[in-house]
Amino acid sequence: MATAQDSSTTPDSSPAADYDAIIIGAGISGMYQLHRLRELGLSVKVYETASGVGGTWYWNRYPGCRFDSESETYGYSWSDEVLQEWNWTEHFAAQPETERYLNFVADKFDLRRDMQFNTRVAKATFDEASRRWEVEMEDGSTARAELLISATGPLNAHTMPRIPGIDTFKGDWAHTARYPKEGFGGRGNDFSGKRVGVIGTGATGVQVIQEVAKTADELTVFQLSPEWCTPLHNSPITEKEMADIKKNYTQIFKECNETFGAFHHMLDGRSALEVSDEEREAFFEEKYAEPGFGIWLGNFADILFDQRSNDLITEFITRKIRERVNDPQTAENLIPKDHGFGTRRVPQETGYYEVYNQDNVTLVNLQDTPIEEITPNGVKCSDEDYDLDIIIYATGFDAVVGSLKRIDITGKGGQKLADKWKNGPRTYLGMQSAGFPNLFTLVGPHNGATFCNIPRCIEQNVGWLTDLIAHMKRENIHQVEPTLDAEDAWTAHVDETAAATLFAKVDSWFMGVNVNNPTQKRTFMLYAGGQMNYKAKCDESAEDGYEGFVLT
Ligand code: NA7
Repeated sequence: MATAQDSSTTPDSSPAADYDAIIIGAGISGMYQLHRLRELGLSVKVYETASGVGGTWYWNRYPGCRFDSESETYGYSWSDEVLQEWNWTEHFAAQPETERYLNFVADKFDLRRDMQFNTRVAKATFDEASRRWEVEMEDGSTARAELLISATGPLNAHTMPRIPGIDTFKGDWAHTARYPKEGFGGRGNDFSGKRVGVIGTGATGVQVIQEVAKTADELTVFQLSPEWCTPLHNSPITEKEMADIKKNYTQIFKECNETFGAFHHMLDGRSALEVSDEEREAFFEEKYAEPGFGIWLGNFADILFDQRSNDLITEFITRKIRERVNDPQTAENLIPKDHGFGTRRVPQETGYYEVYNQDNVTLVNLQDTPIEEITPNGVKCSDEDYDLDIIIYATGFDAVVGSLKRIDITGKGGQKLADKWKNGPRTYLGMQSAGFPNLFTLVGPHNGATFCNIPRCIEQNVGWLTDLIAHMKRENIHQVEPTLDAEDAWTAHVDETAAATLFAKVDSWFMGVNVNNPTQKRTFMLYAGGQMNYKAKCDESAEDGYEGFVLT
């Protein structure tokens, strides 16, 4: 391997740019991976499509965007200085604060020095003779590296609906994942005087709808499928609370790392079926009143595995929706009929259901009256035309594999990654795919980090990979690739663990299902065995000399 001095200052446009490692993406994982590889003395370049750091928190600047992780559990744990200097202002921080946080970290560690922004990686080809990846950008420039690390994020390739006439709309429009920085017309989140339509009611749509409903003259929500939404119970963090958090970080991270999804919520080992009706009701009430994902990830564990237990929590949330929405027909439209609570990603809300009690908000149930086309003036449904000034598409992503498949990746023997994965991803530990040596997929498909309070598992992914790369340096190893046997066994294990849950029984982005992306095969994209189990399996492989990988 070369040393850092060899090439870290190579001009970006040089066709000869040659690095130890190229990282694609400057989000939470790309930033941390850069930091760790620099510590090893490697020359590293990060290519990023956006004009700044942040990944998800750069792109998703739509009204109301925030995470559902407790803020203090979301930040990096690896720098005491960052932990002690940074003050979160809300228990569940909004996008502008998280973007500021990631810029603070980038400044502190001078990360931008090795990053090239406004650059999309279009193509990556493994050269078997030199055992290096040849990387080509959209602008035609090239670079090479021994190691190629994708840090492209599981939810980055956004999908627009396939609705006739979509290009004819005369008003303003945006997908939530590409929302304009200053809002439409520079008006930020002020929609007064406007008629706004929102298409899509997943976790993103729910956040947008709550925010837009505050100011829009008219808000029309076009709903294909309702979700089971539960209260976030967000609030400001006081100075005293922040001081306590700073004292307790070690314990907080320890507790997170001992839970199923590394959230600060521990599943309850009891069955929902084994307690009395009164006890269960009181427990559900307690969870519903709790901030964050307690109702989902701190509930009786078997609500996610046993249909009978799931029916009980589903009935409870159904009652809540009916209580909160005044008009019974609107309430019925907001109650999912095709899946139980928690079997798809649970959107967390703040007054979401009450929005439908406002005079300025209309809910259109697309199951009854589908969209026929987008017209120059708005949305035409089967029963009515809705004139609009703005359309916001909250229509989701080509989840987990999309951001990798849109790069033209060619491995050994001319094999394309997109072809190999056409019937679903095949990986070992969600980190590598056979035939693609030295390509590592942080938070990739079938990786434990996908079903996780993501930064907690990103740190594991990056830490594990950095150890492997340090091992390569020490032992003069230049190529790492999983065996087909290891890949087959991991893929089977991913499918088996998913099949034991209720997630695999319903359609959602967990299963790669998105109506706008009909060619994607329905298959589990994440890892449902729990992040602790995942980490243990990664560690076992490393302790056995990277069992399942061929190192040459
Ligand atoms: P999701 O969860 O995939 O939601 C997308 C929503 O858009 C969902 O309600 C879809 O209905 C709806 N949709 C998609 N295409 C259409 C068309 N063509 N017409 C009408 N409605 C449509 O994406 P999100 O961005 O909300 O959330 C993704 C994750 O990001 C989230 O889980 C967080 O972890 C962060 P459908 O359900 O397909 O019937």
